[in-house]
Amino acid sequence: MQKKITLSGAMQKHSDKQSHAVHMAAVSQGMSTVFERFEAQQPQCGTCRKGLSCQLCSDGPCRITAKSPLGVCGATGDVIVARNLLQLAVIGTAANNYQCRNLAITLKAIGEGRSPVKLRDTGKLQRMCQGLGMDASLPVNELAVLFADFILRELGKQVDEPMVLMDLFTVESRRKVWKEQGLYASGPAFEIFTSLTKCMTNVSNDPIDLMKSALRLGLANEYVGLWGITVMQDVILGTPTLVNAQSNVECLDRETVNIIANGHQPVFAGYIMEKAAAKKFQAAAKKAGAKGIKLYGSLCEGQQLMNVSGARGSQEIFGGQLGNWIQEELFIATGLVDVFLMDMNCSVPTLKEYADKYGTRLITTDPVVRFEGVVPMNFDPEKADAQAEEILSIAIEQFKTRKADKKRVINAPAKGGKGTACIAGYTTETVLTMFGNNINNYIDELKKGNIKGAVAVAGCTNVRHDQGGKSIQALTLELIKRDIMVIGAGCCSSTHQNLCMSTKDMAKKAGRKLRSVCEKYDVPPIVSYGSCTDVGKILDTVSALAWTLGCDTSQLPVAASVPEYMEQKAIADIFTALASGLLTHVSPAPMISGSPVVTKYLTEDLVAVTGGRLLLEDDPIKAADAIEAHIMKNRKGLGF
Ligand code: XCC
Repeated sequence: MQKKITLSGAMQKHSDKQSHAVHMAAVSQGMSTVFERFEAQQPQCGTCRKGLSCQLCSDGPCRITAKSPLGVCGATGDVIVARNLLQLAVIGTAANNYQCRNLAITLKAIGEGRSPVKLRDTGKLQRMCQGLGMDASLPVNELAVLFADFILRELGKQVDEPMVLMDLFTVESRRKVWKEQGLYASGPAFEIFTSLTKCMTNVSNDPIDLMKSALRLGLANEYVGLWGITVMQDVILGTPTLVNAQSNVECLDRETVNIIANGHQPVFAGYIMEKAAAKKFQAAAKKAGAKGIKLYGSLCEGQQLMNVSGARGSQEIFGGQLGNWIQEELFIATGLVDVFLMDMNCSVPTLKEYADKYGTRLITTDPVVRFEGVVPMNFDPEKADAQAEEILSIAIEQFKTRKADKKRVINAPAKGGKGTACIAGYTTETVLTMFGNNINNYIDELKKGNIKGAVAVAGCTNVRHDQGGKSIQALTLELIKRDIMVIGAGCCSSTHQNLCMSTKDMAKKAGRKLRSVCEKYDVPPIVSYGSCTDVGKILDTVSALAWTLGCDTSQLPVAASVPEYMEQKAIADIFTALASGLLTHVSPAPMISGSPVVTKYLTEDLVAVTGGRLLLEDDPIKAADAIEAHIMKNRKGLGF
């Protein structure tokens, strides 16, 4: 039986006041959020927490203890831990490459003239095609088809033959390491098949071999999946430009028709924004008694919509970025949401209960997202027009119901329609522009020590260890204080935005030297690259630095941090970072503590394999100490 849901004070708080207020209201109305459910799950199983349980075969479940050190089949705790972790990496790699495949299918439909969606950055498409050795002078529509076919081929490659993108877009020293260590990966289909087969009962009985498969997955995650996502999204949606925007639940406006786009695949929502601006829909919204129509971002998808909202001229329609995944139920609990679209993770199962209580219409727009009782409308690039129109019409009807319903529960935040100010739209291109279009300006500041180093603070938020954004906040502040620039992505960026940390004003909280750079180049100390899938772009920037400096990525004064790790795409990304030779801080620790072999391999021995290392540290200050020490060591190595 489910334990009674209670409120237990300090642990159950969002790190920002606005969310906390809606959270308290929802709980008082009988709803639960991730905080209460986390509490209800305590105590959690200590053996499982260490990764020492296996449920693969009918002789299980087996739990490894001092009394029973082997599973029924004979598997050791080390094998079980490694196999469990590899399965997470497989899921994450599959999900990122799934999204990449969807984009390739859409790009191909656009190129073949089968979709009304337009290409917004054809220059990028031409440059990428040229980089791949294609004839970039061909018409862009033909290039779109060629590029999409190339990606689809890479995704589905069945032979153990290196990925073309990994071959072309990495520094030579990296490729040498991967070749020497048996990590020179093939495409995602090949790596996923192989890894999943190794996870089967009694196949790979070597924990290190299983971890090497995870590192190969990390490369397949990046050199088709994330790379493909970031490039094709820029080509279709437009490359981000700097934009002043707003974030958090307070963005929600009582007086407008409100649509939320939640997930990771922003192409359809981008098209809906475009349609919403049309006179026909604006007039229909006004006739229904609304001031207009607004589409809000949620989670990573919102980050991307916000990043392109300036360049697309959709600031009127884009209502703001509402926040991170632990807030998503709260968006609906405001009672102000007419339609909630879901196209990927993270769409939590309880959304249906929230939607029913607070009068929201849920629509799933990708075949992988399913809820009992929710009618799906799978995005089809060929039917984009009709589908977008249908969603807008549903939203307007839903608004009418909202206005007419006198008994409706509204937990509207105090300053409706006005969120926390933030700057968005950073990417390799915009950062370069900030530094006078010359990467050497950035490198000079790095050499002088005005920028001591850079850390990608990316990934989810999480409620374990009283996190809920607090670790992201504490680590980020600690890093910038030490003159280390922070690049945010994913729900970490939402947390930064909600806590007023994505502003130029934050330079005042940075160390003296970093502050001088921020003021000189008019750049904030914390920049957001967008979605968790934009980890691909961060690696792009890292590779560009290594290229320019003529060193390996593992030698750079940089690191990665996932301060509030939550799900499987993060695990795949962690292996991408480790394979790229980066110190990778993760908290809470993945479930590996039951295996001394796996723990030692990832936290110590890996330095001799890829140059990367997993840093497990729950205290953000101690994590900053270790990251700074690593950066200082690498600075010394480069003679900075
Ligand atoms: Fe989900 Fe991306 Fe994680 Fe946020 S960062 S909790 S995956 S939404 Ni991707």
